[in-house]
Parts: sequence; C-alpha cells; structure tokens
Amino acid sequence: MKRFSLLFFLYFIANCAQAQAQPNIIFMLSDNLGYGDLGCYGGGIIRGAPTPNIDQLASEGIRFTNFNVESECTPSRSALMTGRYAVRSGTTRAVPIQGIPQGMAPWEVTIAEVLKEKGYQTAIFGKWHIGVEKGRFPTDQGFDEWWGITNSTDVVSWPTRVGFDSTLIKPFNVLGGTAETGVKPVMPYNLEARPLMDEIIQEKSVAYIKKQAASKKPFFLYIPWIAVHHPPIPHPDFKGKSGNGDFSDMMIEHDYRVGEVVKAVEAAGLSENTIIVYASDNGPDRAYFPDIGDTGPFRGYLGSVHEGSIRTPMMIRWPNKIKAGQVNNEIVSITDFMPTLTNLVGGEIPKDRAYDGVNQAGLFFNNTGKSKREGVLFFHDETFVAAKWRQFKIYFQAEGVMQEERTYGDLWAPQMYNIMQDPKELHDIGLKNLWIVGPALKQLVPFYASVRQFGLVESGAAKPGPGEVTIPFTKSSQLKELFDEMLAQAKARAMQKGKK
Ligand SMILES: [Ca+2]
Repeated sequence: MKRFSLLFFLYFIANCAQAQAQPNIIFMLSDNLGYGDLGCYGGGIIRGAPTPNIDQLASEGIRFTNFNVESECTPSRSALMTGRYAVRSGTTRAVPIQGIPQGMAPWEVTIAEVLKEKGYQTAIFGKWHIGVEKGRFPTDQGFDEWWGITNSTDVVSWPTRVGFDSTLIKPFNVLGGTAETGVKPVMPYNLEARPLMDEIIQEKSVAYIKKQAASKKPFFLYIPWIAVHHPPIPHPDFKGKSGNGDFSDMMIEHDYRVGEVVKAVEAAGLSENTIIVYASDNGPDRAYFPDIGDTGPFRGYLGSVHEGSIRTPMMIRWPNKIKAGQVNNEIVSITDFMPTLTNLVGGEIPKDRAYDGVNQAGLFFNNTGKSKREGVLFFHDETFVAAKWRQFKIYFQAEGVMQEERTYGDLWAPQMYNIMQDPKELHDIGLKNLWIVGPALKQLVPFYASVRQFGLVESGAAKPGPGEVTIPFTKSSQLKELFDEMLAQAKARAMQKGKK
C-alpha cells in the first residue's frame, strides 16, 4: 500500500512538473492559401486536393472561421510578429526594388524576442518577407536560427520573363545562419530550388523538434511555408498526384508536410505540452489564375480587404488545454498572437508603443468561446479603408475586387455589408443603416489617438516619427483638434488618478 502511495506521489509530482513547464509553440503559416482550400473549410476533395492531415489537426483543437489577417504577405507577417497593424510599422507593402531599405524596423519587438526573454529557444525555417538586409533579418529580431528566404517567391520566375535583364537585378539566394554567427547565402533561390524548398523546411523543422525534445528547454518554432504561393511548382514526388494540375498537387504536398511536422511532435513525446497553430497569411493572389487558392464563400483577392483576402483558415491544438472539436466564429486578429503568447509565458509587452492585438487566452486556450474584440480595422498604405464590427463591414474606400482590377478609391458615401447575410459583400445596406457608422467606428478613436501619441514608423525608417493616417470623409484638422483634446483629457484623468 505504502509503495503504491509513493508511486502515486511520484507520478503526481511528475505530472505537475509537466503541467507547469512552459509549452512549446509551433506556428505554421501557409502563403496565399485561401479560406476555401482546406477540407475542413469546405475545400479539400472538391478542389481535387484532400487535406486529411490539416483537417485532423483542426479536429483535435479549435478551428476559427473569422480569423482576420492583413491583405498581403508583408503586412500580415509584420502584424503577426509585432501585435501591431502594419500601418504603424511601415510594413504595409513589400517594395520590389533592391537596395531600398524596407521591412520591420529593428526597433519593433517581436514574439520571438519576448519568448526568448522568458527562456525560449527560437527558430524560423521559411519565408521571412519583413526585412531584406542585415539588421532586419529574423536573427536580428529574436530568432536564434534561420534558414529561408527574405523575399516573396515570385522572384524565381523573373528570369523567365521576356526582356528580363540579369545585369540589373542581383540573383536571389536562400539564407541561413544564427543570431551569433550571422546569416549568409546557402544556395541560389531560383526555379530549380523552388519545388524543393518545403521539403527542406520540413526536414529542418523535424530535426529541430527532435533536438529540442532532447534539450528539455521550451521552444518557439516558426514555419512560414513556401506553399502555396506562385509559381505553382510541386515537389517532383507530388507532381501529378492530384490529377488536377499543379496547384492541387502543391496542396497535397503541403498537407503532407504539415502532417509530418505534427507527427514529429508526437514522435518526440511532446504532443501534450506543445501548442500548434496553423494559419494562412492572406487570401489567393489573382496573378496566377487558375493555379491559385480559393476564397470559399467570400470575394476578393490578395491586396484587397474584402473577406476573401483578409479572412483565412486558422486553428490551434494544445491537448493539455484546448477541448478538441471546437469551431468558433468569433472575430480574431492576427495581431492577437503577440499579446496572447506573451501573456501566456508570463512576459511583458513594451509600454512605449501602441498595440492592436488583445490577449485572447480565454478564447484560444481556456475554452471560453468568447473573443475579447468586436472588430478589426483595415488599411491600404496609410489610408483607413474598412472596419469590421460584429456581423457588419463598413468601407470608407471603394475596392476593385475582380481579378483584373487593382484599384481603390473615393466613395460618395460609406458602403456597408452584413457579412453573415451577404458573405460575398455584394449588397450595400449602408443607406438604410447609417446607425452602424458610430459603433463600428468607435474602434478608430483609440487607434487614431494612439497614432497621435506614438507616431508611425515610416517605411524603411529605423524608429517611429510623427505620422498621419488618412480617414476618408473627415477633415484631418478637425480630427487633430478632437483627438488632441481627448488626449489632454485622458492625461489629466491619469494625473488625477495618480494623485489619489
Ligand atoms: Ca502571402
């Protein structure tokens, strides 16, 4: 009996120790995969590409149906890393011109940096796309090691284009290295390398998980896959697998590789205490139709802020905490990961800057089913374009969302859509529902005030300076007065509180 008690006691202690350990975090991000591509989101077999591995991952945790990203690779990845809308960080666009400073300022604090601060080991295998030069690489932003690319994958096609002049454009490379030793080119990034990239990323990720399991230290592994960005070239092992063209072949390959990473976590005995997130950075790119992702019930392509662009798959598995089989339609933003994960590990986000992300620990990990936000804001460059609020979306600028359109511009009155009744955003209900303007735009007040307080980082700048966000239909001079007054009042209240 005594012996049994002792065994039970030891077992209990061992379990406590396991439960208390900081969870490992694996964040997988696909590129330009649409809302309608995965089986668990209504795609899969109807797209000629079953996705059993990702579907299973979703079924083992919580799957989100109202996950909001930014409208391109660069802003979305910036928002993920910083917890801030890209408009604050000068990362609303990737500039396809070599030698121009761009990407995330070294001043920004990333998820990797806050996790590292709390004892995490960190690695990224894949596409960074928020910095193309020394000082702005992931190894400068909290990652211990990196193997991957700085740019978007379309660069591999450039040399095949009519009139391409290789004397004017420096060749692109895959980079690799560590924060300690620095990074250097490890192989050319070209059409030959393109189909092999995700296999290498998978192998490096699997090896890293094995190594970390042995080290017993918590880790953060960020895997921004190359798939399913154009050009659509599947790995030779998957070529022809779907019988439905290169894009479907690439989807089957992608699902397989995600599955192998999950299997590696299981094989290493880390399943219970490892958080696995899977998401897509933005919707399909219109450039390569029909070899592109599908937007499911939504409309719009990469670059627009219609739902087809900014609503993407996202799922989280953490067997220790998250009840399996949940599907949730609460509004979540890609900016929410930074504060949520920071809070989870007992870290702190800096106080000298504004955050757009909110702590979603309840919804993500504690099965509350409720989001801490009612809306999200969307921008084009430094112009406010649209706000999502509850089931409504209100546009302050018009958008061209057809495949051949790449426009946005002025409206004579805001457009509004009920995206539950009208997921394609086709039927403007604005003129009958002007009441929505006030509540939907309430989010803009703290945002605008914080821009006045903390400024913006200009594209390519090292740190924030005074900046301005254009809000159509309003006079910026009036807004300035209004928000300066509000700021002064808030400061006075804070002083008063301090005195008490
Ligand atoms: Ca992308």
